Amino acid sequence: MRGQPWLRRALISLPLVALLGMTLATAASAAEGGGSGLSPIVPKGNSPNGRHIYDLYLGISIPAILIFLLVEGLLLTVIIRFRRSRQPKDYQPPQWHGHRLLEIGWTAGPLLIVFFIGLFSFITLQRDYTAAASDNPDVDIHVVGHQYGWDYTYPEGFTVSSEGLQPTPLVIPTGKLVRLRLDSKDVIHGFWVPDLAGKADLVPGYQNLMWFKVDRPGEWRGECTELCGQGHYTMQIRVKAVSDADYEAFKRTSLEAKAKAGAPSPSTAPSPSAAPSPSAAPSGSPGASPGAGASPSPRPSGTGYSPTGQGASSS
Ligand SMILES: [Cu+2]
Repeated sequence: MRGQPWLRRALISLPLVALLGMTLATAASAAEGGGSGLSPIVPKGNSPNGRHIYDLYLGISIPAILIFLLVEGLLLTVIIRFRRSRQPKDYQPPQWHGHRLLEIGWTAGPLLIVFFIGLFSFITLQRDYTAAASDNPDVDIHVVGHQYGWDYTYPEGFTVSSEGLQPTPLVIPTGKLVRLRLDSKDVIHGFWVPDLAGKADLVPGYQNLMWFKVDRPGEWRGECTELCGQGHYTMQIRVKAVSDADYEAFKRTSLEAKAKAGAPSPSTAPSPSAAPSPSAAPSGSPGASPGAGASPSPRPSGTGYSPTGQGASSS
């Protein structure tokens, strides 16, 4: 290798090129997902609990990046400045084995860092996921996951069902504490809308709680985040925050639709979405959904894939 300085230079610059590539990929991915609410990298958080996760993420990431740069900088300095070809033959660097102060330092330092990461994470978890979800919510929605879709039952007694790649939105009012009680009919599912809040699992036989409080009208995307079967990828989520007046109108039309249907059927379609109706299959019976069988395509009929799905309906 001694006779090939270009090779050595290439090897030394490899980590820098990799770092640059990772940074660019991260930025591109954040920009791409940023509009749809499906960016898992630094989702901003439009609900206080989501914002606290964002703050925690920055509070951990920024010191971690600084430490990374410090360590890599020192490492590269040592590798380049004290390289073997610059040292006399049979050179031995100073030996530090058993240096008490150094060893205490590099044990206590990382321990403190990990302790503070754990402490801040625990405080955030206690504040946002244990306490607030059990407070008196303004709106209390029962969310039931099944293979492959969601049923949202509102306090007024109507249910909105969502299945397929063009999901029917979970409509919520702005400025109100919305609690979600999460249940599952079959296997474990995960409810995650990155731009609103952290994720929570839907576990059969055990009720989990989560909540949103969204200040402004808008629409955000999410997905089931537990690999729950062949049609897992079709378990898309849309959350639509609307003004008080629009929320009242939504409730009225949903109740009217339920009354028209005659029976308390869980497949009452709400008005605000209703675009290419996600598969008319009755929700509820896990056997009726795609998957389980040998069919290679679990895609519900009539729904073309659209990563954002926002062009479908905007009323
Ligand atoms: Cu699922």
